[in-house]
Amino acid sequence: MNVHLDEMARQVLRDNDRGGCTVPTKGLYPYQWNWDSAFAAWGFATFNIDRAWIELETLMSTQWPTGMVPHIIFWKPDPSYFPGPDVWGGLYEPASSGISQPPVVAILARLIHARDPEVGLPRLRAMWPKLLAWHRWWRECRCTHGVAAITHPWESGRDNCTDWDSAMSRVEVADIGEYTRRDTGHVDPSMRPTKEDYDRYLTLVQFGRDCGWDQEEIVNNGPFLVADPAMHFILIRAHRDLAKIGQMLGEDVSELETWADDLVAALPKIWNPDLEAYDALDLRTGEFSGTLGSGSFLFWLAGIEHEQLEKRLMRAWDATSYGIPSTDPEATNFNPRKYWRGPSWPFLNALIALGLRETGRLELEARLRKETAELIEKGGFWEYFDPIDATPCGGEHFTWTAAIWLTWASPTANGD
Ligand code: 2M8
Repeated sequence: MNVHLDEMARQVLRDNDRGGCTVPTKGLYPYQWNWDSAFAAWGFATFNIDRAWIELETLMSTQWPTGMVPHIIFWKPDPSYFPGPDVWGGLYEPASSGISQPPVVAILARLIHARDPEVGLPRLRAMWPKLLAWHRWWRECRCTHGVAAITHPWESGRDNCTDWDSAMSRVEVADIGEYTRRDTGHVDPSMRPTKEDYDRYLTLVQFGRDCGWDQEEIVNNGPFLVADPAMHFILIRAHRDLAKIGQMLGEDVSELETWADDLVAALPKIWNPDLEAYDALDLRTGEFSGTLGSGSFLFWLAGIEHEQLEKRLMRAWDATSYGIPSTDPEATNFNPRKYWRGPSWPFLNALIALGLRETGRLELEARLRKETAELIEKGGFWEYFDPIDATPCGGEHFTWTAAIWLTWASPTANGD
């Protein structure tokens, strides 16, 4: 059964391969997405190491001169997705969106390198200046308030999670005209974000496009600037992993170490004592979101220890049966099937598990792996799942779910 699933997972990656880059799934997401691609590369590394590096190289080749690596790259126009290249008005070729996504490339590139150092070393050497420039962009354009911030919910990758609710409710919808969504034609609309969410997503895109993606203007005057705990933890970890890569290459990594240390020192700013957790902080109003999202679970990945937080997180996890819920089941706005407002996401479970394993929490890691594997064994390679009854949700034949099956969840995988 599992050997069969391994082969099916490889087939998902092959089917979603568009030659040098992989789409998350056909129809719903027909382009290259930033962090999906990094997970795809990790998956390819289990059976085709060269193809794994090509995936990362293709992604990094789309870097803007500013250092930003876009969150969607529109290699070939496809009417099945909205908003497309015209709406975004990205500044460079290939056409792309104007925001980024969590920089997991350095984290996963290190794991891919470890699988075959001889092949990996020259590839990493060539990629190093680009990775460093991207990490510098995060430091200069998103850590202006000391904490890691996002300027659009899509930048977090956890699009409509409850973390952004209060900040989004303050975004005044601009004159964005009529538009037709495509996502709700591919999957059950009740699982997707609402029209009110989309009106605001498009308002934020319009602001960025109208100012020519001027980062100073977006950060100082844009309608949305929120500190994101998940981004904060991912950046700490990614800066440190890139520093390790740099050391291996004989580069000066002192800047990267300072960037990571500064983020660790800034952690008290996003600690919400009422929630007993790290929380999203609206940098315009100074208000916390007040709901626990899956972002806090990434603190292990950043190597942070916090007994009180750990107890709080275990309460949320224990309330479900299949992996980490994207919103606390005790929250009034928890919804087990609606996109980022409750469901369990296998790829995020895999990232959380990396932290659990490395901090020596082997039993928890085994539990998370077992629960995630059950989701895939019961339902297949879906985008995400109901964490209470394992119902498959969102898109099918999904790249990152197949990738983490091969690297971590399958009994034949070893998690590195
Ligand atoms: C989802 O986001 C896109 C926008 O970027 C969408 O809903 O149209 C998110 O789950 C995001 O994290 C993911 O990278 C993307 C593709 O899988 O889909």
